[in-house]
Amino acid sequence: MYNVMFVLGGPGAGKGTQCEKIVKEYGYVHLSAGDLLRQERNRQGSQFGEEIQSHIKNGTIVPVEITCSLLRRAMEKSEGKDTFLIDGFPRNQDNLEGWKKAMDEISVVKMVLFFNCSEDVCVQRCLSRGQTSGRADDNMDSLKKRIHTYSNSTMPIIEYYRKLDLLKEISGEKSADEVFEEVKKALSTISS
Ligand code: UP5
Ligand code: MG
Repeated sequence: MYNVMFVLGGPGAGKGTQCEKIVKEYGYVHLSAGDLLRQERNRQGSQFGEEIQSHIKNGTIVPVEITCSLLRRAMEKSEGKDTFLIDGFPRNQDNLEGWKKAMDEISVVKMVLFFNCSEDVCVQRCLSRGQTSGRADDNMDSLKKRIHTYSNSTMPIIEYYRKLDLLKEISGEKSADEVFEEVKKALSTISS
């Protein structure tokens, strides 16, 4: 069985930053769905490159068949590791249903970390990262769309996990180290 922790939050909420810290301290495997999609988009000969790029620029969500198979392949490649931080997924109902169909029998969702961060802070962080990130979506136009998708499609998934009592909500607005202190508290409650 794979142990899974989903990591959710708005664009720039600090998912990737906190996952890196968790990896250092706990040795879990970090899989960013966005990073896997960007890699697949850049792969020579990918049949999904254009489709992925168009979703990323428009802040819309790639069909789950693509994302879930990238995640699954990455998990299968991490032999000997059994705990995965899945960052930025599931983002909508399609993602959730596709994951359940493909992964429920071989994985268990232990916890969902939710970094709550105001829209203003998220936008500022992404815009300043955009000066050097080269990301196709760190611009005002894409950001508006990303935030719209987050509010309309991802928040209901977060609420779904809250009802299941799997959600750990953490404010993402303090310094990265202060946020990580809260992350450690949340992770200490995990059942083995
Ligand atoms: N920063 C981080 N924490 C900070 C703190 N506490 N204080 C001050 N600054 C802080 O951080 C963003 C920036 O803020 C960085 O410069 C960082 O130094 C600073 P980061 O940790 O990168 O935040 P993160 O939440 O990971 O932001 P990211 O931009 O990656 O979030 P998104 O959810 O928007 O991006 P993602 O890569 O997950 O997805 C991109 C697109 O891919 C989506 O819009 C979608 O089109 C597509 N996608 C799918 O279709 N399906 C998926 O399953 C996943 C993605
Ligand atoms: Mg990220």
